[in-house]
Amino acid sequence: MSSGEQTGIPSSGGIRSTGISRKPLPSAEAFVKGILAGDRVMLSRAITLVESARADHKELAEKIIDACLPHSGNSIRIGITGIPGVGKSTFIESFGMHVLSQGKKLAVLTIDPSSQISGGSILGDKTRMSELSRNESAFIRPSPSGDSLGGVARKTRETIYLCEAAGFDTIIVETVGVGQSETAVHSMVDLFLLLLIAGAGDELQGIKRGIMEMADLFAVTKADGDNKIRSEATRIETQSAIHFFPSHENGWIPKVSSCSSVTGEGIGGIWNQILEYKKIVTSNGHFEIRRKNQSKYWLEETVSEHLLGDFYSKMRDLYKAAEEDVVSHKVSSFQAAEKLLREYGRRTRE
Ligand SMILES: Nc1nc2c(ncn2[C@@H]2O[C@H](COP(=O)(O)OP(=O)(O)OP(=O)(O)O)[C@@H](O)[C@H]2O)c(=O)[nH]1
Ligand SMILES: [Mg+2]
Repeated sequence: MSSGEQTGIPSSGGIRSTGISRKPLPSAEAFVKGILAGDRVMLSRAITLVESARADHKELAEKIIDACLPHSGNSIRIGITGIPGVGKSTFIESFGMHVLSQGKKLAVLTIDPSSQISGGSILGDKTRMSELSRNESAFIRPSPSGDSLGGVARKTRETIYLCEAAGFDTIIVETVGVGQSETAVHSMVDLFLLLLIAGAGDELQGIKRGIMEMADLFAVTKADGDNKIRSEATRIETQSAIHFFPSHENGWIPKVSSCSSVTGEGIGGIWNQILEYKKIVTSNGHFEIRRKNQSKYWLEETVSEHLLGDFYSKMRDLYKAAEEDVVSHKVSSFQAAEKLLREYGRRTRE
């Protein structure tokens, strides 16, 4: 990756310090032409527009996305999660280099709404993904910071389209496995890989059962040196635990493996499992079904988020009072809600 692509620390408006707001912007057509030709600088600048809070940037970003959409989708989208320190960044470096050795082009996007200032983790990942980040066939983009999960998720989904249009056929979306962001990532990837550490029970892994159930693949990381035997035990334990999870409707039975990002052992096997997964769910139609359901999900999410935001911004004054009325039993919650919605309708028509 050429320097400058990863360096944009967002300013308060969410606009990265790439000078984009000062230089005259290229037209949507020029952006699209550059992206389709695989121009990484244009891709990077377009993502900055997607992340921007400015109305004119948003408008331009929408035009670019619309034009790129027909050229997107030809990829495998892989979600990767695991608790902090499990070895995600190191895994992505090692796995990513393997993916590139297979002639693929890889984009790595991260979702981390908890990082208000992403500068620290960018620097950390620059050293952990140093080989990958120098490779011309890889593109690494950290999540915009200072945004809501919904905001980050939408922007990441749009960024996926842009990366695919630029020719990246393998997309990794990385998230820290501690909270709600897994659900958001799950709803934008074709398969979900959960990284685990040897020896830690479910509770120590800090992973909610719901996240375990979402995973299509599991990998016990750091299976090297003294840790190898313990990793194998955890692999077997996890393998038997997933028998008790509800089966996946796409007919896929989740696989558990172990790997070392340091020795490279097991890394190629995980890529092969991903290829096998894609083959199976493509042939039984579930690859497309999942993507279609995701499109419907994001349509609904976006409408809901927009409506809720609009509702609360128009009704802030009355909402507080309604809350007080319902807790003091002056009116029922349903009555209060109906009254608020009637008034919202009136204010919206004004
Ligand atoms: N021995 C060994 N150590 C590893 C391996 N993978 C990662 N580590 C080490 O584990 C530590 C954490 O690895 P990271 O890749 O930073 O983990 P992460 O999940 O990205 O952590 P966060 O970004 O904080 O969520 C680092 O010190 C790595 O060097 C591995 O396969 N073998
Ligand atoms: Mg990391």
